[in-house]
Amino acid sequence: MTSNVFLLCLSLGYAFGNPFSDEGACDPATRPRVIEANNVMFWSPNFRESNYPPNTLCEWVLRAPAGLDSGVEIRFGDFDVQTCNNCGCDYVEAFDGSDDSGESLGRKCGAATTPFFSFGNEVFLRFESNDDGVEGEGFNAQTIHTMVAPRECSLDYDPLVFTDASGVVRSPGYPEPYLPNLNCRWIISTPGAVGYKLIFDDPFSTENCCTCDYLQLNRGTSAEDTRIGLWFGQDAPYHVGSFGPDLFVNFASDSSTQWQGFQFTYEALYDEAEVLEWMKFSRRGYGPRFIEKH
Ligand SMILES: [Ca+2]
Ligand SMILES: [Ca+2]
Repeated sequence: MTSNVFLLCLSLGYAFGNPFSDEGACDPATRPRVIEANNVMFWSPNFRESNYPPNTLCEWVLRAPAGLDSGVEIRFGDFDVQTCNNCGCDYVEAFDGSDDSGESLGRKCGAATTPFFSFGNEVFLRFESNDDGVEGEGFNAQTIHTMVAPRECSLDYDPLVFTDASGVVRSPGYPEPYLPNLNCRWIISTPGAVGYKLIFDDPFSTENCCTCDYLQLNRGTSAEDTRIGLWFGQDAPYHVGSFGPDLFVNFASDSSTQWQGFQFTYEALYDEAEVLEWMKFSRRGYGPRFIEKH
């Protein structure tokens, strides 16, 4: 009877998402283990019982729902993995994406509890131990769904180039508040286009300070090209016409307050007369988006 009650409690614990459920354990027979839920613990073999064994290979894919700048943080609790030069003996390594073909997010050993942050909604994580007879206590970690800034919002990466005839450009997480310290750069460059029309959604909102958070458009491929405009606060552009084959879009935020940001739909134009018409709209502020709004 007692054992039946115990089993019942155990199964209820599993059913209600016990963070130490078997879902996160290293299972060498299932590689990778895919964990899609939020706040799930996972750990190296024998964690809190003894050292991890030699010659072990564990792999996980930690996945957040696909969507607006959805990301994953891997937060470590305890971490004790054999220390070697360049973590060449036993290690934990994370890769961007769902397998090890993505960019490495870092390899760690020793007592390194710094978290990993994904670029997208998936991280591939590998724990491997060798056969040199030196092991550690291992690690436990938690997968946490979060919002991440896409690469094009870091000056360490190139701008994201849109080549489709139409598309959507928005601040990360829109309409949720954007992150601090962004410098996002996009280039719209549709083959054959002579210009673009842009229609902005509601809301448009940034911190009301032109050197803090702003959206800038330039006719060309960089911030050094002719500036079409710079917008901040609640002063929405509504619609913009841009002449030329390329359009540079720059959104920047500083470390202080964050607002909802912006979103616009662009459409490539192939007729110069149409481009000129849209440029009139953006100068006079009476285009269709403005009329709908007022
Ligand atoms: Ca070892
Ligand atoms: Ca700000």
